[in-house]
Amino acid sequence: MATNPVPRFPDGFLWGVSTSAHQIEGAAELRGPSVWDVFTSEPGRVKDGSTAAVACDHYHRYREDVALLADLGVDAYRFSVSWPRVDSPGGLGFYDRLVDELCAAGVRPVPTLFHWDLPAGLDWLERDTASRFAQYVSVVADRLGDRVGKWITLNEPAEHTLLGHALGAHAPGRKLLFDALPVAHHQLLAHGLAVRALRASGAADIGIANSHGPTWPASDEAADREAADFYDVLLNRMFADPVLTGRYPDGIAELMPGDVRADLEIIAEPLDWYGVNYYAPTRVGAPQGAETESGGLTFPAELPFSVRGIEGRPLTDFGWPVVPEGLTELLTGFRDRYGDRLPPVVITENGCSYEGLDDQDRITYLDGHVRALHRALEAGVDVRGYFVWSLLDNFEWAEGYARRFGLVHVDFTTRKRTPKASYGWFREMVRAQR
Ligand code: GBH
Repeated sequence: MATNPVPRFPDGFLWGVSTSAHQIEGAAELRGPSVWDVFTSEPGRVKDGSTAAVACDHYHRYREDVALLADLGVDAYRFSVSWPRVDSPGGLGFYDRLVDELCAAGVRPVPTLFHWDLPAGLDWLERDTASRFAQYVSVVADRLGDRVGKWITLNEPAEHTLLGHALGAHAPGRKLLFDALPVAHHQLLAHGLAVRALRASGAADIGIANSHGPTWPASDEAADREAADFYDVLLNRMFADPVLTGRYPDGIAELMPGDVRADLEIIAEPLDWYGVNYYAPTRVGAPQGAETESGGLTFPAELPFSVRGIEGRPLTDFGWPVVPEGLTELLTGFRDRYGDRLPPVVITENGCSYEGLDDQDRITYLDGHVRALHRALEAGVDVRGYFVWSLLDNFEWAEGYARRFGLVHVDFTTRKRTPKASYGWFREMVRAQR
């Protein structure tokens, strides 16, 4: 147990936890199917062959989960709205009840409008999906806007493009490599259109949750630095630059479908804050003529880079290295790169997978990252919040139920919730900040 108290964060700093709809809700029969339902029904897609049909059964147990949030003492709860559920006969009923329950418990609702569960039949390769998204966003904003202040448009369009459409490890399971780039552009366009739709409904506190991490060249050799730079463009700059500066990194706009200049104006709609999901840096080098493995992913040999392991670091159960100072490096790097164009930052996800109820490793991970975040503050980065991924153990996508990211343990036979040691640590940490 970390005994040395973490440094004080500014008054008003937002402490929270995150989840997503497909990973926790269950009640699959009370919504339309999403691309993830289709994907998990195909053999061999999810490691343990599981689906999210029931998951944590949060749909029926949300009161118990809100009570856990209230007891945890967090300011805010980041969840996602399931587009296929909103499109079903139940409509927004569930989110109406959830938001009321959160407000009654004094926990601020922070909905993400898309966290990968696209309605089956829609496709991010189609440009029209962006306008369909904006229409759905208007419906949600009109219904929940009187109680929801803070909004997130998309979760990690980079990972959804890479995992879902380029490498095929996630739904919809396509292996298009660079032909997946339109998926990135259409999501970014959807983001911009959603910001406009939210503003039109009176929303005033809008951000995005982008996945970012420092890219470390495998060596000082030019070929490794060049490969790492390209990886950095694909996973970091391709998603931050258009949103924050209205431009794609050099060479990228040409690879996108059609003339994207008018779209970039929409994509760069000003944001009130910028959300960062941080897990670990990635070490990248020149191609090695063979496929490479990292963090449970396989990168084909024909890519112009190869992903290498980071050595000399503890690894989480997922095999991801624990590198807290990567968060400080990432945020100071963002401040240097984007300057005044970077709005206040919120860490919208940070966490790790470990087994067990007495999860000292998770406490060490979170403690280290909260301190690293404080160092970014001291270095002058305007950081306004920190959300742990995740409140509950949940359906970890292609890994099924084998990876446990929760502060609260879930028994997937009985659905019983049991707070872990890290839940107690986070509660005390947040309380000490008051
Ligand atoms: C997030 O994605 C998702 O938003 C969330 O739904 C999910 O449950 C959660 O994270 C946990 O996976 O280079 O080996 O260190 C995170 C996407 C992809 C981030 C792989 C870290 C690099 C691992 N991640 N990545 S490694």
